[in-house]
Amino acid sequence: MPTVYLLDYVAGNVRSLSNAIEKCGYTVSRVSSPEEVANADKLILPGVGHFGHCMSQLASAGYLPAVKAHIAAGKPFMAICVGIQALFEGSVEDPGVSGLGLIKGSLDRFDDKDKSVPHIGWNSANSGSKSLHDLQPGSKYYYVHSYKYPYKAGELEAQGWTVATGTYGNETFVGAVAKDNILATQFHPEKSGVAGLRVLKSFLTSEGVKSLGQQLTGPAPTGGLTRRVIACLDVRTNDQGDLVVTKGDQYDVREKGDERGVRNLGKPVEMAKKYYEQGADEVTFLNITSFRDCPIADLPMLEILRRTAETVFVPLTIGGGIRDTVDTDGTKVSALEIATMYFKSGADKVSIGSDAVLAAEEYYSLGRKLFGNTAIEQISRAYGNQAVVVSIDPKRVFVPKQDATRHATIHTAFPGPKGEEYCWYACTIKGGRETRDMDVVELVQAVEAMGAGEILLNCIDRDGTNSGFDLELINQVKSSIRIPVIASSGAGNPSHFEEVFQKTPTDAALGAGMFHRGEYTVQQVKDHLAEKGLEVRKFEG
Ligand code: 1PR
Repeated sequence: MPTVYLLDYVAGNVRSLSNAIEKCGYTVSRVSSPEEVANADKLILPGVGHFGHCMSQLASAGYLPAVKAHIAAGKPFMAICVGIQALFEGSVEDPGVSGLGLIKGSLDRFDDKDKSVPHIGWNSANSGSKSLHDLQPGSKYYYVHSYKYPYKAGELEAQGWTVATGTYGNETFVGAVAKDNILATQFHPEKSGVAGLRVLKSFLTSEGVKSLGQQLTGPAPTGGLTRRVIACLDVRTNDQGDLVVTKGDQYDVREKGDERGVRNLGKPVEMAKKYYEQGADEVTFLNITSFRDCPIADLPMLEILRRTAETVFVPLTIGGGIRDTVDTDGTKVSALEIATMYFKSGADKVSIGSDAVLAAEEYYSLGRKLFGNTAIEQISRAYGNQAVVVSIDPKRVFVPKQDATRHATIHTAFPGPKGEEYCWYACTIKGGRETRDMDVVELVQAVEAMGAGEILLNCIDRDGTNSGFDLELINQVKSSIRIPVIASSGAGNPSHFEEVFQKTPTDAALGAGMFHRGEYTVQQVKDHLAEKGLEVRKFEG
């Protein structure tokens, strides 16, 4: 098999990319010193973390001259995500740091006044009527970034680049560029399903170079960011010691009746693949009992992730137990080390639950100061804030009057048992077992300040009820922060997804039980959304 060389300059989350390259029929060789770059025919630069981190890692390890020489020699070179950003001269993300300068111009940040930032999800890469490495007008590609190069018609083209763009809100940005031996994508081809694999293949076979910039005929691309539908698998060990997908009713995952065994709904790897093939835009695993009595390096979840990442080419999130901890042999293991193990096994994001609540409590008790030592700060510094999700398990607390509590209340359309017209949402830890004196608004604002990139907003009252999402909760949280929110808990049929997208500004919606029980497929949800005029990504088999 031909070989492609991958610049693994931060020992980061390149497993998914390796899997995608292997899926295209190539062997991956990881470059771990500048000298090895000279041996590379095809070289890929994946981008991890932020612009300054990427450039400083490349510079300090001595890669910059080798990469420049590779490109100047006309050898195939591909850059992904922060990799495309590195081709520019600079970025407002790290103003003092220079990029490679192969493209004139500097990146800026998406405007978050009227939309969530980071831009996360499936969007177009519209190359107009020009051929660009098999980008297709009807396809969608997975983006996750806060910084972008704003597209100005004709500007990069005048520098000889063929350009594809995406549109987010009222901003049009550069989604991909190509010239001669260079291809760079802001989206992640390795996470963009079959559409992304096509782009990778075009680069690897050099087929795309031959047709680059040629005039295309065919339908004009339409649309922008699609409505993201996520399948979530709660995973835990059952009483026989096997890791199974389970699902609770308001977090109680045990069967009704005398035996009270853990509800077993199937095998995690098989179910993740099934949802990928039904068109899930992301798959989330929550290890709901995290790790108990097991050396961390042997976590069964790591194996599940590794196997899932071999066949599922959409983003994978893993949550449960991400906190500083002590291994079974007494060794201290930091949350960052645990996250790194997950990333190396194929995760794209990690999700932090209980630890985020405790960190937020400390943040407020210390007068809203940050010291860089929380799990959220450490992981987002190393891998970028888009890699850190905070999963929240709130519970409604009813109060008779708005000022009956110090917490952020809402006037609810669903009064409490004593007719209370107000409520607030209390944060819980340990899978809802312990309620804390912190409301969701306090929590999301604290974790946004720490560098979380997204909120997974569960709701214990709605979980497993099939009664629809808690729209009041989602609206309250969305109006408090700028980072994206995934609505979760309560989905029982496709119209609940329509409702949450129509009645709240949520960025994504997640379902679990209705998919696991086979009542509806992800495809049916998306078909329903499309019928109602909401744009979705179509699965390409
Ligand atoms: O606290 O960092 O170790 O993380 C533990 C993680 O496990 C948290 O993300 C927490 O939400 C999750 N978790 C803990 N216990 C449970 C439980 O169910 N007993 N599951 C649990 C949370 C909620 C959602 C569920 C939606 C949609 N599950 O994941 O998928 O409610 O369900 P539905 O569509 O069927 O209504 P840490």
